[in-house]
Amino acid sequence: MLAARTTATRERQCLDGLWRFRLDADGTGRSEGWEHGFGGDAVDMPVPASYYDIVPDPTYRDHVGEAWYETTVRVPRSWDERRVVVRFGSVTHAAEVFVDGVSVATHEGGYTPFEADITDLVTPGGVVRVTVAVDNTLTWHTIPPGFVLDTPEGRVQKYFHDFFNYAGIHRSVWLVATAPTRIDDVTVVTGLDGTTGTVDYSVVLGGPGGDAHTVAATLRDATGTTVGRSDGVTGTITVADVHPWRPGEGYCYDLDVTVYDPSGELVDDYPLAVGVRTVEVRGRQFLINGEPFHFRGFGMHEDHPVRGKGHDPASMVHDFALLDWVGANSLRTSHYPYAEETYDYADRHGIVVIDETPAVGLNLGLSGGIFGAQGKATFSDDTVDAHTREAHRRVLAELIARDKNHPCVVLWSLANEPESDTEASREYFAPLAAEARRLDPSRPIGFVNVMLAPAGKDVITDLFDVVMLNRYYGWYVDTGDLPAAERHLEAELRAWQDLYDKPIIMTEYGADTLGGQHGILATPWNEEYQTDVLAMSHAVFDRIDAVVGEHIWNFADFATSSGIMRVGGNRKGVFTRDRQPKAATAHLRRRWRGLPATGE
Ligand code: GCB
Repeated sequence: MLAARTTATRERQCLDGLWRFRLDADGTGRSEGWEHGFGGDAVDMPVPASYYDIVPDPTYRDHVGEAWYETTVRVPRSWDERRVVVRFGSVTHAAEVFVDGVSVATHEGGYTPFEADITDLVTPGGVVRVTVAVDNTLTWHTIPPGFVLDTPEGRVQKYFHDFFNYAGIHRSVWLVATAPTRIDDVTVVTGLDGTTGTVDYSVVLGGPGGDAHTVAATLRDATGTTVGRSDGVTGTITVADVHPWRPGEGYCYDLDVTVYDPSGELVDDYPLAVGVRTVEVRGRQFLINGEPFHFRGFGMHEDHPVRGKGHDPASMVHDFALLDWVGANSLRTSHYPYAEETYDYADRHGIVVIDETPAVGLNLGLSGGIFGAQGKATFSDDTVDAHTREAHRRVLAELIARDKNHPCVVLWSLANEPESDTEASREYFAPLAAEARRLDPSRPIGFVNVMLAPAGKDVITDLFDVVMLNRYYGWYVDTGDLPAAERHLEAELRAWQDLYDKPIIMTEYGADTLGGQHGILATPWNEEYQTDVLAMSHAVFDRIDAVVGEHIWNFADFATSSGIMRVGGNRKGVFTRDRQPKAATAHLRRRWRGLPATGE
């Protein structure tokens, strides 16, 4: 799905700001017709933001079910004879959108965009009310899954992943105006042959009379000079002496797609940033532009005080600045697709991205005991079933549709720590892996393996191109015993290396660390111990040929549900939640940037 952009032919209007908001605590919003207005009890709620932490009231934090947002917008008078859509970057986890009380869209999946054509409901110059019913409920049929427990005190949401179930309108909302006949989609795949680059593109037109329109694509370099052009809805542009996109240098061309009506008038144009690069897995190597790439960085979260998972450009740029400060060249969008702006930034700055679906918590062996679903099988008619897999397929398709053109994205991660050691898991994942390859043959695919399914026990890794491992030697196992942790980590990595001729990316390792907790001796929870766990892990990785990546868990501390394993959230960040560095950052700056580390 194309992002909302202002171009020579497209206009947009932002709906971000304060909306009216009401929790539907009794589930009466629909029967009372709140889509027509919900009156007196509303509070102001910022968009984009999660709604939980805005108001200091546990009913917000503990709410399960629908919450309603409402705003009004004046449609520009100039939008006469334009097609108007309302576009949401993400609403978590499900949404129904109404315009002046008329339902225009429903969407399930909390981390991908959706839009609705509202042309027939708006009048240029007029005002409309936009209402959104937001449902934060997780069920066995949602991705991520969960279930609701009915207790004497009320409904309680249970889920199997380790981050807080923030919900709300998390990303920007736009009205977008285009011509009725317009570009609905553009797909770009790039190639490199020596110093020559290729840009294959294909355009999907929507609306009336598309066949009578003509399409052209013009490629400009970063100075604005035209370097190639092609006519037609599909084509290839060849670029001599190409300037490739590469890690650390996000060089992008601009592909300007233009559509002309039969009289030769320009009716739509859409510019797309194009990084010319290739990605390939060959043997144990992960190659970008034919050169071995070593991932250095983090699994991250969209997580901030007060606004939760709401996108904010200041925090985004700050987080990228800290990634640079510490020497990271890449990140994983654990455990869901991030805001589209994040990928735009990564494209332009040469940050490599492992792009993950929201499929996290498909593993009751791991989390059932902790999160209250003990004794149930992960894959069964009562738990994760064919409906869940269809939801998984849908979010995978929406992720690829949204992010396929970003040069920063080099690998699709289909799931985090699913059950992967049973025949049922293979039946579940084989069609999804095939679907990912069908939807995007140009990128490798992987899934993130859990400690319970080591080499030899896991039965799905052969379906994927890379091995991605989350391992907590020195923390959940061998706690406080780094010599044993080192021995066990090395033995396990050698086992994976011997079993598969595939690159291994360490997608998680680390230790919970309370910022400010120190000790003469390195002991679990203190900053010295986190540094030592990372240093031990890095020494092992350096001895294993197949390890091509190290992503620490986590970039920063983040909010989780309550539990005796968490102290005000998950503390495995090398930065605190408010982005202050822990001592381990000195080790990282030395390892990743070769800088002298003060204080070591
Ligand atoms: C994991 C999960 C991640 C958790 C982490 C932890 O394996 O992938 O979501 O937060 O462990 O800290 O336990």
